[in-house]
Amino acid sequence: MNEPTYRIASIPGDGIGVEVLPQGEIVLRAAAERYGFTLRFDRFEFASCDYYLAHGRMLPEDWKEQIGAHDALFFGAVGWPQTVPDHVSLWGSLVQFRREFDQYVSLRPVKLMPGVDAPLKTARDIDFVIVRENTEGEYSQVGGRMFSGTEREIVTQETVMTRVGVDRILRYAFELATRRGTPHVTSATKSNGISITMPYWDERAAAMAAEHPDVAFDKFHIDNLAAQFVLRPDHFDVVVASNLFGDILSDLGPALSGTIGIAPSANINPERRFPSLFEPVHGSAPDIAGKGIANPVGQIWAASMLLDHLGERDAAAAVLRAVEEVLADPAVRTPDLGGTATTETCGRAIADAVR
Ligand code: GGG
Repeated sequence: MNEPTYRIASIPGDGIGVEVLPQGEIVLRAAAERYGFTLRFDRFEFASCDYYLAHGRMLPEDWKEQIGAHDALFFGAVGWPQTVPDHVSLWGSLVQFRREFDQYVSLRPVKLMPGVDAPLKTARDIDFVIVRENTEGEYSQVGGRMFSGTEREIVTQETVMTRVGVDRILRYAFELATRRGTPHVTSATKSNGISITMPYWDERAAAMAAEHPDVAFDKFHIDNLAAQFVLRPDHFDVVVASNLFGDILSDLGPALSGTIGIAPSANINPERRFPSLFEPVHGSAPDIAGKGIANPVGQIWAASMLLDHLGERDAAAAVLRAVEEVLADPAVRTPDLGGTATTETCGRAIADAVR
């Protein structure tokens, strides 16, 4: 029987994205060799600030044709505020991918890995998933600016929630909690202060909870939820949140479990009408870019999520096991985890562990 072949669009982007993405590719190749499938990588230089400086836009006109037929998108990081404002680079690239490919689920696991020191003593048993709504909410283009540069300046931006958008992310969270076998969903809200959209979110969450009586359900205002993450992170299983709240929580969660450098993210179109995108949670980190010391684990863990999405479950599990094994060894830790290893040393060690 022929080996399955998957086409992967590799998009390094900016800053440390360029350094960590190749380590993810090396590990993916090692997994493909060991588990008997073929990966064909096509590299794209767009969705980077260098591309913007050369072309005046983050993506070419035909970007959907160029990458839309791939089985998955493997992304590094975007942003180089020294040359391109962050809102231009983010909206011109990642936000376009998420919306046009209807990747409405952003899945961000948070787990305390063996051997990784958590900064707080409350962080004993962290293993939860943040399910972030990824296509609407606070990330909207509804709004505007009037009377720019004058005393009368007015700036607005509306949150957009649709019934379809809210229900589908909540349903995904409840179904994921059921699959994880520890069924508990926590919803992030702020309905005391944001008095129209957030009560609507709460209303839909309560309706979804009523449809899933076997799943324990609670909700917290986002300010209290942030505090609860710090005080008792072991309380959480699946945390569902709007676009902005989910983005904030998914930096806080990994920070509690050691470093944002190890955190992965999957931007999923569950219906598989479009390719899904896998990336580290971290951004381009200009402060350490070019030094060869970025932690590649977030990218490599994202590679494991990519394999899982392709249905290569054994390979996905092997990559995650290799990550755990290597993180437990202080000799191959990068500086964010207190070690002295380079990006390449750490990546190579994980690829070797997969083989
Ligand atoms: N690899 C993730 C990345 O490049 N993130 C840049 C960023 O600013 N992201 C904000 C967001 O995900 O909404």
